[in-house]
Amino acid sequence: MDVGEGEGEHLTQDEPIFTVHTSHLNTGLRGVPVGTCRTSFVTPTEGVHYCGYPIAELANFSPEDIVYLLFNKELPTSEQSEAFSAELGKRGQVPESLAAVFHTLPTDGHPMDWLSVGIHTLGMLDTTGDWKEDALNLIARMPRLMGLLFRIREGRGADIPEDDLTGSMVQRFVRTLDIDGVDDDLMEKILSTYLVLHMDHGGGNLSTFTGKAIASGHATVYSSMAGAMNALSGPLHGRANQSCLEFVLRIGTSDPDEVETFVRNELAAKRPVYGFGHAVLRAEDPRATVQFALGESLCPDDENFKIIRTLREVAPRVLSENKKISNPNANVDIASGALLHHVGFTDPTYYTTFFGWARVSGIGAQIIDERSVMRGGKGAPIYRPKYIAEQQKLRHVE
Ligand code: HAX
Repeated sequence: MDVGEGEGEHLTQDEPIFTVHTSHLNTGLRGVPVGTCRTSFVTPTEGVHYCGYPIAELANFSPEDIVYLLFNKELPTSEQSEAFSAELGKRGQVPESLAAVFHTLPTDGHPMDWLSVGIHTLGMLDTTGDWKEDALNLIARMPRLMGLLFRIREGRGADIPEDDLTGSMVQRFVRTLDIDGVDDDLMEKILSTYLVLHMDHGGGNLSTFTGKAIASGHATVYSSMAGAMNALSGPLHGRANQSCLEFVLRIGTSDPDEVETFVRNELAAKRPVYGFGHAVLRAEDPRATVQFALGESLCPDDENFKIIRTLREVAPRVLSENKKISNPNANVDIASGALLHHVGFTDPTYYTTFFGWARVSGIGAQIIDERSVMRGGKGAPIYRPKYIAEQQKLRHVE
């Protein structure tokens, strides 16, 4: 008996043990309300909102201000902003042994696995057990963790500059990375915007849900976040941004006719047209719009940017021919890869780690809310959804 398919003819004729609605079973909890979220929500036309603000209004804030917003549910004043950035700096010291652990990892391991191990390692080295303390410490330590991850995995593990904990989170990452021949200001602008745009996306996306589920058993913030990053690493979730730039690199031309032929061939081969479509949005994702505008101002002649500019014209028209595609417009992943590539991040396998870095803030804030605010401060109980044994007799209700 497969109750998930709603196949009533397979049900037993005996008296049912209990009545159950079956239409949502084995659908990945899609659309099933399970809780409330204080940090963000997504609407079909304006996309994600952080604490009520449409993302398009927040794109030029600093990542630190948006972390403050997600944690405090209001934007900081300039004094609060300065104090919060300084506080993150003070929390940012990463123990030396993180680098030692990274030196033992296989260099062909996926960067998302390195990220997960890195977060676990930070947790083993220093966990306070206080949800907020640990979440803020982790956020503050991510720039150094990310810098070490890149350098050591790429074989640049020697002579890593000290982190003096000054400046913004992005500046600390860029200083640790210390790449020659790169425009640091350009990199900082692109990374800051990337972080702001990717910090949160409602409560029910897989990685956020996974992080909150793990935390519901009172695992630490670090264990919960490492699990969330493992969830994010899947190609159907965060790793789509890696696939998206790989797709753009395969196109290799910005000629509209050739791009259209490429898109049609992909569809004929039953492959996704990456960077288009969305489960909730029914317009172009404002996060894509922001990144297109950024690209037009910073790197309009970049070859990959020219390809995505053409794709943005061509793909929605071609995808619209298939009426079952609910949203033929560009999503967040269309442009981020081209921008990251432009400032020197030419290996797309790293892209999901930037997504993970950003999401640590949203997931951290949601874990704190769920553990210490929901249910009048008691926190939501340990997650325990129900699975129906296929052998059990039940009354089948659509
Ligand atoms: N290319 C090819 N087919 C597409 C498509 C696209 N860009 N967008 C939708 N479709 C297909 C779906 O696969 C689905 O086909 P089946 O009925 O055969 O399963 C059909 O059109 C209806 O899909 P939908 O209801 O419009 O959209 P879904 O909620 O099922 O899927 C996806 C949303 C984002 C997964 C989908 O649009 C897609 O695969 N896009 C390409 C991959 C991509 O860019 N992923 C990044 C998503 C960004 C994001 O959400 N980040 O958080």
